[in-house]
Amino acid sequence: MVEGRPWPFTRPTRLLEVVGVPSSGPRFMRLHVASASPFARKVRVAVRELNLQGQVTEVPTAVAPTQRNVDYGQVNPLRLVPALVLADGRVLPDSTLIVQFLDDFAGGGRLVPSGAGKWSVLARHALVQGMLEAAVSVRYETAVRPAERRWEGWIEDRWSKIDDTLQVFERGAGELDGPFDMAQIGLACLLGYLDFRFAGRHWRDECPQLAAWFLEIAERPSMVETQPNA
Ligand SMILES: N[C@@H](CCC(=O)N[C@@H](CS)C(=O)NCC(=O)O)C(=O)O
Repeated sequence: MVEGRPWPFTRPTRLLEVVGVPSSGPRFMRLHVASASPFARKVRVAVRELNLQGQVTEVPTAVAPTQRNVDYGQVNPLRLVPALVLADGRVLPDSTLIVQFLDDFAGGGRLVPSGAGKWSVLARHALVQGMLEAAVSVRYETAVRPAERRWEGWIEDRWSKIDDTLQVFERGAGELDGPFDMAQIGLACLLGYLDFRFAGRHWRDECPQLAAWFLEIAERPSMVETQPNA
């Protein structure tokens, strides 16, 4: 755990005052989220899978490239969601870090195994994280960047990374029979994000095994309760 260790972040009090979240009580961790963010969804799903809803309050937070949220910058200077604020004001600023912290907090070894399977989960999760970053950057390139400055070759390059990496999971889809770990959670959030933002990509056409897996996974309460809606 983090108690007593040096910490690089100062106490973020101002935003919490602004949004009026109580500073005590059972829900003592604050999770900054945005409904559309697949990174935030990864953590929101993890909170539910670990049964930590009673300890975590979700704080909807407005973030977007070029729209500087000065208040949130006091919590996370990168102004990215998610970020987890602990009861004493310390901040964990990244989805992968937060999921690993929450897994430890809940006893450890459920979303990231501590034994031999650890590196397999972390490696698969790193591939998923790369796909998430590529998909979100395509979203920004197409929805935020002015049309006259758009670079189609760059967008296509991101898509080819996503398509090639999805095929790695499609060919190894048998591994998805295992527990709903951090890699699987990330993959489910990625597929949900493709449906949400890029319905025209039809990823299921090339990934029938992943499509069958996702059909079942999408029914889990943690996935249903965290559907993007903005
Ligand atoms: N590596 C970060 C990435 C988080 C991220 O990129 N979040 C996006 C939302 S999907 C964001 O906050 N974007 C705001 C911006 O780029 O200004 C993580 O895993 O948490």
